[in-house]
Amino acid sequence: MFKKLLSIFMVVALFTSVLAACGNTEDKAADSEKKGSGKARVIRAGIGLNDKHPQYLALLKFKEIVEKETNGSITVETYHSSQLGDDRAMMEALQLGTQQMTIPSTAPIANFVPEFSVYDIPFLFPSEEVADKVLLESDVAKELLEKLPAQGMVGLAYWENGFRDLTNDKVAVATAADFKNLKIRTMENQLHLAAFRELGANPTPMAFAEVFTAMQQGTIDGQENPVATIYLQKFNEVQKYLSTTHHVYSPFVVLLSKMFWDDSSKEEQDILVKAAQEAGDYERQLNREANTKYLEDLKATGMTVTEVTPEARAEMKTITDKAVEPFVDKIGKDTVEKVKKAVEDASK
Ligand code: TK8
Repeated sequence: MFKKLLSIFMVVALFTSVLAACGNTEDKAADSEKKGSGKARVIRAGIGLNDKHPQYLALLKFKEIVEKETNGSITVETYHSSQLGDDRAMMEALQLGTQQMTIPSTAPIANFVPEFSVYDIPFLFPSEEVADKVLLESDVAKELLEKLPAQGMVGLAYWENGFRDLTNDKVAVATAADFKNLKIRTMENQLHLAAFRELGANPTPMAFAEVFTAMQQGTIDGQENPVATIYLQKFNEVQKYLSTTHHVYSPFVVLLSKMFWDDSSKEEQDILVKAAQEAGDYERQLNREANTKYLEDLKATGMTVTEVTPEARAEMKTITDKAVEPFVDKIGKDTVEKVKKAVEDASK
């Protein structure tokens, strides 16, 4: 009797689950018609900086918002310290669709969209407040992001790398003359190279992950990055001098593979943009706190910090302006003028 009941029960159970499975298949087919929804997808996001940097902390915030808002239909996997490659390699992977997200400085983006070199003009932004107004509110900053899809990438938002300062192991740089013959690593960017050459330095482009070792082995004398990076990457262990040159303000751009973007529903796209903006506000706040605190921490480790005077900066600007001139056509006269106007308006 028990056996008979059991077998009836099993037949019923089997029948029901077959029916349920059929229903599921139909649901799935219908779902995949609607873009993005139904199938769980993964964003592999990689950055060059390490897991202590505000950029990584904000990436975790982005992950949290996206996973919550999409109810887990999009998951974000995060990789730091160039685990997925350097900035250029990661952008190429976005174009191919083998990686979905990265957050480079605008300087290496200029190798894909030349107009982005407008942000490489030395001493363009006078302050973080002006940078915020231009990057977050101006039409031209938005127009630049709109040039990315033609290169297989979508710009979700501007974040902040910040004002770049010089470190080296040879001399306390206080004025333009002190740059003479210094071997300085720059990002892979033609305008940065030209500006340092104009200052009499001997610049060489290099991927970020190689910089520490190159300084340790003495193949270069120095590099330039915001204070948060200098401190968190422990550059002070291989560099004696830091000068607050603030020669360039580097924005970051949150880049998504266009393939992933096109595969997302409108609702998911809105969530991605909103999450990138929200995490960006958080990143700017953390980054500014970090830059202030870590400058003091660097002094405490014994690094010699030279405060560069406004006069010395003005002289550096006059010199590096000569490097900018030949780039104006490449960037686009129109873009240069619009950004300069936006800076002027924001400075009022
Ligand atoms: C990290 C870089 C870095 C940049 C550089 O991937 O290369 O010096 O400032 O932050 O984007």
